[in-house]
Amino acid sequence: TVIAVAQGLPKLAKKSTYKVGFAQTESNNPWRLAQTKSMQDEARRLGYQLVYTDAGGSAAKQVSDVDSMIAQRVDAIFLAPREEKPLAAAVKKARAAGIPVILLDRTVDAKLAKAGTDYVTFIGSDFIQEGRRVGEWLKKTTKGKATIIQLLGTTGSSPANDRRKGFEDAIRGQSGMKIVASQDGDFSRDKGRQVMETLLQAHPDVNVVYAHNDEMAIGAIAALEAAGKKPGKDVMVLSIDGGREAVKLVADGKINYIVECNPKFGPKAFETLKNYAAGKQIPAKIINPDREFTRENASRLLSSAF
Ligand code: GZL
Repeated sequence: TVIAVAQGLPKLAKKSTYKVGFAQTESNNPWRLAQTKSMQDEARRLGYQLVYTDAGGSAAKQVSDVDSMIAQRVDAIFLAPREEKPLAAAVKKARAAGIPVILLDRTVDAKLAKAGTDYVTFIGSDFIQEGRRVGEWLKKTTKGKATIIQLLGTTGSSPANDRRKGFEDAIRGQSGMKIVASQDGDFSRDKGRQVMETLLQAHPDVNVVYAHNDEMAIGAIAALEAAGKKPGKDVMVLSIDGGREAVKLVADGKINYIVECNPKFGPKAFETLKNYAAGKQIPAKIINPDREFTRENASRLLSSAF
């Protein structure tokens, strides 16, 4: 990771307490709720004031949420940019207003805003590697033979772009592994189910579903069972996140493999803020390690899933 010397970035004075913003994308799934709780718990533990906003799934509203934080003159902003391009504008507005931004979980288009120049750092998972790990596992497990439906996360979000890239890179050149359809399920359970129902009719020979998150994987399982298929057996189900409900489904054999994406950002986010205020050098990226869940370890790891 390139060390981003915070030259020219807005400074953060060393204080005993801060008023910080956290601009969340939406609260429609357990992953997002766990992320928000982790941030609120840590702010409370530190005695900091947290200005929390929920963009309700709208990138435009998330941009205006950041505007309101700037108007409130918060000391710093934690931002989980819903989509890579529109939220770059919010990052630049905060920087112009002299407020340091730390990106959590998702990132912005690197051509529009850069770590060390426009924002301090990105803290989150390596989504390309997450997608690649799913592809590698599938290649090994199916010996290179699979008819795949891919359920995509939110269009324009870095996890959706990169989980797709990592997966498709991993299986490229495998003539026996075919993605017959890739469609947006917006990281949502209900949309994942609806999309899977439609795609299952168009591709009855599918034998693998790769969902970019647990919610869409669980929606796909409902669609498979409604069609009389056995998820995890007739059709393999692969996912990313590793929430409790999904890890239980791995133990039950309905999901075959999950790469974890840990939502508990609080401690590392605020530690990075304090390090920045103390003038320490901050890496351009701070990558969270992701475990994996399989039939062998799911029961043992269940209690540590979010
Ligand atoms: C990933 C995060 C994604 C989760 C989804 O860091 O942005 O958004 O994988 C969530 O569950 O909706």
